[in-house]
Amino acid sequence: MAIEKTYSMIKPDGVRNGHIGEIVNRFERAGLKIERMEMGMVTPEQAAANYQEHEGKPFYDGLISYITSGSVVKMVVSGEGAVAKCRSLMGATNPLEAAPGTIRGDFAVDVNANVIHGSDCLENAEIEIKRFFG
Ligand code: IDP
Ligand code: MG
Repeated sequence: MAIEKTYSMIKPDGVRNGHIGEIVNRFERAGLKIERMEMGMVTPEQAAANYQEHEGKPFYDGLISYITSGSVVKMVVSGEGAVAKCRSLMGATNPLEAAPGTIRGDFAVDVNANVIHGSDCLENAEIEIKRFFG
C-alpha cells in the first residue's frame, strides 16, 4: 500500500466531551502521522458541501446544525493506507454497530453525534483537505 493523506475531524461532541487527546493518541499509536491540525468552526458552506450526499434525508438539517454547533479539530492524517486505517479506527457510523475498541464504539452515544469524521476514499480525502485547509 502507498502512503496516503486523509482528512479527519473530531466533531463538536468529541471536543466537548474531552476526547481530543485520546483520538490523536490512537492515530499515532496506529502509525499514522498528524500532518496538520487546527481547531475551529465548520462554516455552513463547508458543512453543506461535506454532507451534500445526505441532502434531503430526514437527518440532514440536524446534521448541519450539529456539525456547526461548536469547535471541531480538523486534521490531515498520513500513513500507509491512511484512508482505510482511519476508517477502521473510527468504527461504524452507527455507534450501536461500532465495535468496542473503535473510537465510535468507545465514545459515541448516538448516530447524530458520533465523535469523528474521516474521508471515505482517496478522492474525497483530497477534496476535503482542500475544503477545510484551502
Ligand atoms: P460516515 O461519517 O461514517 O462516513 P455517512 O453515512 O457518510 O457516515 O454519514 C455522515 C454523517 O451523517 C454520520 O457520521 C452521522 O453523523 C450522520 N448520519 C448518518 N446517518 C445518519 C442517520 O441515520 N441518522 C442521523 N445521522 C446520521
Ligand atoms: Mg461519510
